[in-house]
Amino acid sequence: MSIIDGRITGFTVYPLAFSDPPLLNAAGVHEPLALRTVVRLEAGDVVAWGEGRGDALPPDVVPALEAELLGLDVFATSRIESVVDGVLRRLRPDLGAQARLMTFAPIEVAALDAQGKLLGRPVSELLGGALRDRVDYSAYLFFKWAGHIGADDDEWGAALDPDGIVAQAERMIDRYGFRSIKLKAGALHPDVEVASLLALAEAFPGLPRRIDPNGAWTHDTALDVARRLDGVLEYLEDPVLGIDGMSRVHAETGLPLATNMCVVETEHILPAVRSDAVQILLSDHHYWGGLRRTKELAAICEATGMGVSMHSNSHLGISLAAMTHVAAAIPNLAYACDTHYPWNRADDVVPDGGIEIVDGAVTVPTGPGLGVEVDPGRVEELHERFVRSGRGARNDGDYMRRGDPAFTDALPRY
Ligand code: GKR
Ligand code: MG
Repeated sequence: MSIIDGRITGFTVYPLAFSDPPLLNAAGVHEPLALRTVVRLEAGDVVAWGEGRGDALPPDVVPALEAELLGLDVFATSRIESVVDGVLRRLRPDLGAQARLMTFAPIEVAALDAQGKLLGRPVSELLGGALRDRVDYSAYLFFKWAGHIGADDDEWGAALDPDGIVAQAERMIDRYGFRSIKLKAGALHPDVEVASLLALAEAFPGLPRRIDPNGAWTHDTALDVARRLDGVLEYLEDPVLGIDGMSRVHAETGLPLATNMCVVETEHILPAVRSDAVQILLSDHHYWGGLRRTKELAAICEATGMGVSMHSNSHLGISLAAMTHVAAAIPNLAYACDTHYPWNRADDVVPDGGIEIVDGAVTVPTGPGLGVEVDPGRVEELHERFVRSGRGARNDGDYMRRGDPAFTDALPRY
């Protein structure tokens, strides 16, 4: 019996920039370009891909990572993780454990893509097998400007009131068939945001709804919003900041609370469980160290009685494929996952039609690895765009201040 050669023979990191609409949130507004990092691995005769956050791979560590990853076996992801961890501890002692896991995450995804391609098996099978053929996502609605500063209106137009949000939802649901709704809040006065959610409830009575102000509300505002939205929410996401604050809101409202903000590291889990602060943990493999660790996180959620679903940031199709594989393999996933994909798909490195949201869900790819083709020319193009942009990090607050110099991103705001 011959053993498959999985030695890594190539490791390339591409910081990318791609178009993003002016979506409003508690931190400000999305800039014209969103940033992501794509990792390309070569192993045996395959090329594999992973996608991570824009700040996932600090450029100063890439040469050392390349030197130490070349020659490792893509099947040995624990070894790869410890090598990545070691390089970062040596070269970037300022980075904490979570930042090191964020660096490992896209490398792990690329390693799993490579494993799947070498074996002729989909990534979901490397995670224990898909328990569902399709993974549901929610329509992720945002208040937004009509267009970027100094640019024409975009195809979505403005959404700054209940009518605008309902029109956005109609368009998104019409196009992608979503069967659940998430409204990003924390951007406008809570009265407008509550009225928008109520308008969505009226327009789409059968669909579960959530609202997420990213901790922009005070305790009293959160209670008031919870009262006004009584009976129309599936869950309330990060109404206030911090585990203690969430615990108080849950105790006083009884509403299920979800978070991607107050439980973002392993050490947050126990205090959150003890104080019953979080009923649904929004996992994110880009933060939590990859797909296998996300499955482990889901098992912890199960053991501690928390529900589990999935958070997103602006992203491309490699991430959507990875999210879909891991979501398919998590037994206790009981909610539609978040995705920004409709906002960013026009610039995707996975060519049009490579991965689609139909009837609100993505069919779990069955081809080898992640099961999506990546266009290397497109990756180079978006990398050039990143280089030309001179951008380093996301800064929604500074961009908002170009339109509104008095804007402050200090929270809580209302
Ligand atoms: O894209 O503006 C955004 C979101 O607010 C994002 O930054 C959050 O991380 O989607 C996220 C969330 O659920 O909090
Ligand atoms: Mg959130």
